[in-house]
Amino acid sequence: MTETFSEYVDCAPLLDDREALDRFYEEHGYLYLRDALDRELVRTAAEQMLQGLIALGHAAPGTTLDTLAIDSFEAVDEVAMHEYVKYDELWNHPTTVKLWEQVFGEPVFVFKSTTIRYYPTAAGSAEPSFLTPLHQDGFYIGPNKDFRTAWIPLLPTSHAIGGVAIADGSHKRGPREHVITENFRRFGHPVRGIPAEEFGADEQLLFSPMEPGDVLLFHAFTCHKSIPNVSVDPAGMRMSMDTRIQPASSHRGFNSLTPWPESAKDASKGILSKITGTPTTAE
Ligand SMILES: O=C(O)CCC(=O)C(=O)O
Repeated sequence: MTETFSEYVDCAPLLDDREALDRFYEEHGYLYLRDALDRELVRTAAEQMLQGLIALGHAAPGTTLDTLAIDSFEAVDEVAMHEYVKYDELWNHPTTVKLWEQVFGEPVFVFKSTTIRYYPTAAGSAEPSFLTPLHQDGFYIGPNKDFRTAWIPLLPTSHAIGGVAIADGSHKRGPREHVITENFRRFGHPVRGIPAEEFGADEQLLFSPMEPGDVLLFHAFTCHKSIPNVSVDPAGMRMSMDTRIQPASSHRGFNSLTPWPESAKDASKGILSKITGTPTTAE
């Protein structure tokens, strides 16, 4: 059964109105900013991701972003891919930082941990287990919960190509219970998600097609989940990345200070400790 979604509301017109921007964020737990990032910077990150996939042997030399298709996300060495995508240059570019500061209304710190996603179509097969179940990033990341997740597409997304769906206003209920979900796994470990019975029938999931240059920011307690890539005719790649941003003056926890490849190697700390169930001493 295909899920139906309402659309994200474009908050870019509110960027110069501090009060209206904060009111929307407090009410809805997200900000969708259309065409707010420098598209050239986003294109550069997309090209770097492509070059990584070519260099690691998952696409033929000469492949372009228009013709790219890989066989499997899981077959790609995710740690090695981080060498190719210079996301810190995008996240910390002066024009990008200006946008973050407009959003937060104060100086910010961009997390060192970024997740990069290059998902081929899974049309006709079971939902890939590496996708995320309904969850709150604040369950996994802390100790402070004043960060916001920033999610950007590197290529256009659509209902078929998938991306991230968020539950409008769901942050207002605060932290929720997360339980082990066998269908979703990361590094071989089952990942925790919010059980369906904990999610109100009246809670509205939002999803909109996005273009490179758009950004979706959401609250640490906003419930959200992956939407799979089931594109056919044409089958396209879902390429996106996400990090977290917090006020510069806030405490800096493990996930904020640790580049993704490092935390992936140490399952006892940070985000992986929650996934694996191993106690952490880092936060
Ligand atoms: O991009 C996705 O598929 C999921 C994103 C997500 O769960 C997150 O950014 O925390």
